[in-house]
Amino acid sequence: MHDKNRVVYTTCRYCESCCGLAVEVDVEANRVLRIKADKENPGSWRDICNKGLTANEVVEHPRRLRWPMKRVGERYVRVSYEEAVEGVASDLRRVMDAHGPDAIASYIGNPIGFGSDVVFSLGLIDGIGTRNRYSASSLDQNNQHVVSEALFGYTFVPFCPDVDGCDYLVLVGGNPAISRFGWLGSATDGWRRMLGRQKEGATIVVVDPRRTRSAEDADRHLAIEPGTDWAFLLGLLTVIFREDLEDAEAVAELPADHVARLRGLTNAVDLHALSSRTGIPVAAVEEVARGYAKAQGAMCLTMTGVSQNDTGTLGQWLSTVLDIVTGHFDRPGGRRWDSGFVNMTDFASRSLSEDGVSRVRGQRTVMGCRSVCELPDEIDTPGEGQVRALILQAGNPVVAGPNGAALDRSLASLECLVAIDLVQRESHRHAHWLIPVPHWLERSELPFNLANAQDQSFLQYANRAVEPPSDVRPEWEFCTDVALAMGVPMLGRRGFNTAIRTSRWLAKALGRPGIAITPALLERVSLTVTKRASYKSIKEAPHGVAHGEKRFGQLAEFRKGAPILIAPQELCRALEQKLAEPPGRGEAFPFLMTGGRSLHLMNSWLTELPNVQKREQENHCEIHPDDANALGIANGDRVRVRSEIGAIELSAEVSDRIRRGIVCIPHGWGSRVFSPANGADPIVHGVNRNLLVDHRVVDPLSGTPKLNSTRVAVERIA
Ligand SMILES: Nc1nc2c(c(=O)[nH]1)N[C@H]1C(S)=C(S)[C@@H](COP(=O)(O)OP(=O)(O)OC[C@H]3O[C@@H](n4cnc5c(=O)[nH]c(N)nc54)[C@H](O)[C@@H]3O)O[C@H]1N2
Ligand SMILES: Nc1nc2c(c(=O)[nH]1)N[C@H]1C(S)=C(S)[C@@H](COP(=O)(O)OP(=O)(O)OC[C@H]3O[C@@H](n4cnc5c(=O)[nH]c(N)nc54)[C@H](O)[C@@H]3O)O[C@H]1N2
Ligand code: SF4
Ligand SMILES: [Mo]
Repeated sequence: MHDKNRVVYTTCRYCESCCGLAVEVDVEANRVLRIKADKENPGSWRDICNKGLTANEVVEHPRRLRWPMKRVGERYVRVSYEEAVEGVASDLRRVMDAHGPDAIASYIGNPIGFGSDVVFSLGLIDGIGTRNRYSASSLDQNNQHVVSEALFGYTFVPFCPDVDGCDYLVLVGGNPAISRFGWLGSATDGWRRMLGRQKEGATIVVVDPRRTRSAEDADRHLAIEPGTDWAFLLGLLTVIFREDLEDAEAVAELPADHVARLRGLTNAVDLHALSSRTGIPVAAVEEVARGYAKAQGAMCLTMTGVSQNDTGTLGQWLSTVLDIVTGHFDRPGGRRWDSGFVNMTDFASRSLSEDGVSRVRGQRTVMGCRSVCELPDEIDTPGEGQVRALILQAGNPVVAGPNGAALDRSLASLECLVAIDLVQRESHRHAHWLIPVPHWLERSELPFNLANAQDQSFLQYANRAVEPPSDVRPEWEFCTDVALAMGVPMLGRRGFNTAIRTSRWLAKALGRPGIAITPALLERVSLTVTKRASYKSIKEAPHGVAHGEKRFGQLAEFRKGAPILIAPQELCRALEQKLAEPPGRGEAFPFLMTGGRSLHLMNSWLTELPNVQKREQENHCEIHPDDANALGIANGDRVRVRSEIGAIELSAEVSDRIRRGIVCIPHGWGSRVFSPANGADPIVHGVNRNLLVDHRVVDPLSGTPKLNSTRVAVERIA
């Protein structure tokens, strides 16, 4: 290596695997030359993916925001950082003074969840004091939070799959061969390790409407009707109770009235009726129930395929119930909870309080946030608390969320839209302010909030590899500066702004940047308080620090043995209601549309990158050969897919991976990327399939939209 080059060890921050990277940097040119897997990082290098290895393409994105911009008429003009802070603060202040704090909403997307920048984003929102907070969680994990709150009394309880001890895995609605188990509890390199277990005799059952990569690897694939996971899981529970396959000791620890309610529910079940809903034969349900219940280490893992339905909460609940009554929960080979380096379960439940029901729909909040499905109504409906301004940070809900057309119309009517992002995408089309941010390769941070969501507690200090463009400031700094300029108390605490100002002044005067209130200080203090590892030891370990032995039963310890309220009335009633609803699909829209992830995308970003375009240019509509024949559709034909609320056109991919009567269209595609600096035409690849998903149809318990089982019709375009 040339000596002006150096290697920076850091971690990828696209997904929870946090793979270790060795980034070769040309220091003088401040450029990433090459990204390789860090083979000295114990966990991740065997399973690293192309997204991490090509992350520099985002850093060097030709349309990247390189300085703050302000909308003037139809154009954007460059402004200084200071002008942006003052301008944003005064626009927000004006809205707040005229209409109150609820008139300002915030949406926080996925990518900001890795470091502690997010604390400062929330700090600004707390300062404003708005109840209109939205986040991407309402698109994926809210129903697990609802279940955790009801059963355990804590909202944020990530479970890690203990793949190394697992003898029987029932994987429902997940495709970890592609997604890397990256959902509310991950296992770095987990699918490869699980396949290792399989070679030693473990059984893998994948329940998925599509024969995915994970399904191909499995011992058994059960092609389920989308949106009926609750019925499949209820079937498993029924067999377990009827055949006395439960773990007597585990059940004895549960409140008797709850167990009686559960048994009451399963007593009434007709397995054949469930099977006609799910399309999975009774014999298969019985076989899986027996194998899973009798296995030493086992888990029933439900992921986004289950949660992104209007019955997602029921599905998440029943899978948790199954693990608990079979005695697999928080035991070797099952799903376990880890208090991690910093106990985020404790922290989140203290800091994110529930905030009543929403103004228009009367929907409850989850983890202090409203469902993004409600945002258009909250913007469009006049009255006190109507949303008139939005801070949109690290998200693209017009494409990632349902019915982007409705949201787009609403966003156009805002008095002030502040977009904080790397690039101007679809959701930022109507932005009044475009605020640039550093990419994670340009940020040093400690992703400690993920360390207790990994099956092997592991923490690595993520070093900055290159410097951000000169006009790009950290987003925590922007949020703090806006709060100071607006005169709203950061974190909603009076006096905190003075503490920030004083700490900044002292840091400068004493030449000790470490004492200013920054994410780094927060990370250091958190680790000092929890005493699980020293900040210094972590910072100095270039390839990360593994944290002790895996321990089981930590959740019971943390909850001090409080009983698990396994069968809450509200969930039991919702299940009974679901059972009473007749199955069926309707004539006008005879297909169900499901989705799934693309290996090379991260939700709705990355489509336009050269390395992605080299591999995958757009999304397709996957349809079974028999269905295609009946509709006169050949592979590659253009088709129109319609739902009750919209239509999209794309090309067909005829494939027997998908069941008859179902089409699969991956999400994340179809987000325009604008070029605000020079007004060049937007670029776009693929289509946004979420335009077909109704934002008014949600899981009533969690506010999650029905992203995975929308009724559609398909026709060939002449
Ligand atoms: N490559 C890549 N990896 C990612 C991401 C990414 O965008 N790209 N995103 C990350 C994020 S944010 C998350 S939350 C995780 C999610 O991780 P996963 O939940 O594993 O996500 P998917 O790979 O989409 O798998 C969902 C599966 O559910 C199936 N499915 C659809 N509808 C139904 C249904 O009704 N019932 C059942 N049983 N199955 C159904 C789909 O066919 C698909 O195979 O992945 C993370 N990892
Ligand atoms: N049909 C369907 N829809 C889905 C899903 C599905 O499975 N099926 N999955 C859902 C899931 S699981 C999720 S989590 C949501 C995601 O929903 P969102 O988080 O709203 O959307 P993303 O597509 O992840 O967009 C992230 C945005 O953050 C920007 N960004 C990247 N890094 C940074 C950063 O460091 N700071 C800032 N400020 N911005 C940054 C990117 O440029 C991009 O514009 O999508 C959901 N949508
Ligand atoms: S996106 Fe790929 S490289 Fe990055 S953490 Fe996830 S699996 Fe690892
Ligand atoms: Mo997600």
